[in-house]
Amino acid sequence: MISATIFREKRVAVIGLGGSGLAACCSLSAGGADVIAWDDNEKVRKYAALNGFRIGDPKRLDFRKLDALVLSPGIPLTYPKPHWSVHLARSANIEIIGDVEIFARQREFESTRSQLIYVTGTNGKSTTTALIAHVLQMSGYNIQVGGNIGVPILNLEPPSSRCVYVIELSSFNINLMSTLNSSIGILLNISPDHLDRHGSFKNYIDLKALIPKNSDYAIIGTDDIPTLELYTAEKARRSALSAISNGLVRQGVGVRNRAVTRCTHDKSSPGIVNFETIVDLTNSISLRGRHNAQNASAATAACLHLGLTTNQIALGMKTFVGLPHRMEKVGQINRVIFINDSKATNAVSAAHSLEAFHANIYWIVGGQPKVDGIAPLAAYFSKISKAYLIGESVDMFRQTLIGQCAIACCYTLNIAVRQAAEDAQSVTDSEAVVLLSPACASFDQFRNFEVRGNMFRDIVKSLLEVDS
Ligand code: UMA
Ligand code: ADP
Repeated sequence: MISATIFREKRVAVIGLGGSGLAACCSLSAGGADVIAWDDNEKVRKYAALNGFRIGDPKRLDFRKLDALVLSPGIPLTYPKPHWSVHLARSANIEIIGDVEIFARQREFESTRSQLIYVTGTNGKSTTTALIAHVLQMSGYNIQVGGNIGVPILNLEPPSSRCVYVIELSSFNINLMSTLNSSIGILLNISPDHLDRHGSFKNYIDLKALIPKNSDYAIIGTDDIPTLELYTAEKARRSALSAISNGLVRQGVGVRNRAVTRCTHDKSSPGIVNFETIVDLTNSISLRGRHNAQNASAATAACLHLGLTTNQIALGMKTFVGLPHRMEKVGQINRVIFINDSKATNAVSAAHSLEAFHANIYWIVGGQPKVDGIAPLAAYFSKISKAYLIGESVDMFRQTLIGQCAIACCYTLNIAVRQAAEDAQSVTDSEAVVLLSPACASFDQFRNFEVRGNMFRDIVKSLLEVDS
């Protein structure tokens, strides 16, 4: 755990006692702060109190006597409307920060020579974070991996000169940060997501852009318009940066014939680009698809900048087994494979999994929908054998899919998996896939996407047992 000594003898209120809030309480207390903890959910408060956390209702506090308000990333700062504590803090002129800000200040205060890599973007953050960590670990680095990937950042080991922090940042994390500098700042891609929390697409883009802009070395995607515009602007003002892409780039790391490739333009003949193959992904299972090529390019650019050899990077990529809930094969019955892509919580990420299969797709989709629903996926509807609708988006998605493919309104995951598994068995001459790629958040029916993915895995397991 990191002791936040920079808050020694300060009075801090921590609101939100999920994983990151509890870690913040421990870190601040260990550093010598006077910590008052609160959660709007009574059950969570009781649990925290039972575990020794000092619970106090901040509404009864004089906010002017506080030094900081620490909010969990899931608590709204501005949109759709500020949390009640935000109003109190603002009128008392108290700063509002998140757990990553505490980490960043403590790291600066300790002024170790630890390297800090921030990974952000709309999609691919966790995969890229885990991939970088894996490649570095294989090469003997002391790595610490955390942030939005699921490990609260303040639970990591304290900064030391030998360690490399690989930290996934969501837009919610960045919203609660002001100390933004890093050794390497990666921005993979940008498409509209979480706009209810950021007010507009422009606000969301501006937040994400802070990560590469404030880094010593920036790694920026070039496969969508917002990131390409940012890369072009950054290139005009600095040289410490690399473009990355799922295709080719002029200067940076891209992909050529499914191989991650370093691209450098020849200074003596500016029209010529030199290509150096780093690793061929053709046979990679965990990094299949164009989206993973983008993630692999970003991870490669980061590792090259840290000084790894191409052999070290290739070995790391080849031994990466991938993360659960991202295109994870969880079973097979005859010629039907079951793929858990529960982490596809928006249309752009679901597009990549739909793209990865050519036909016979039995698609389980739905949950708490994003603004555009599944309309952006229209190009894939002709490949769908049947869609199994679940969650609160059933009516909305039925309207979008009527006349496009066969539909079953299942409402629950359990019914959807069983019906899809039965229907898919009718395909006997080629491979079929039962694909959970919901294009929606999970919160209408599940605690989070992991619980949704685990339930999918368990249902498939029970089908496998019946089949054997
Ligand atoms: N709460 C309140 N008042 C509110 C809202 C919430 O008191 O108005 C309380 C809830 O009752 C709950 C706590 O706040 O007890 C939840 O806090 P949280 O949602 O911030 O959850 P944590 O457990 O601290 O998890 C957070 C991240 N959660 C979010 O950003 C929503 C986790 O990212 C992250 O892994 C974890 O910190 C460790 O760093 C999850 C996520 O869904 C995976 N992220 C989003 C995404 O990837 O799209 C951004
Ligand atoms: P994040 O942490 O940003 O949510 P993950 O690495 O967990 O991203 O991947 C979530 C889902 O997004 C995956 O299941 C996959 O379908 C899709 N995905 C992964 N990488 C990318 C990418 N670079 N671009 C678009 N979609 C991606």
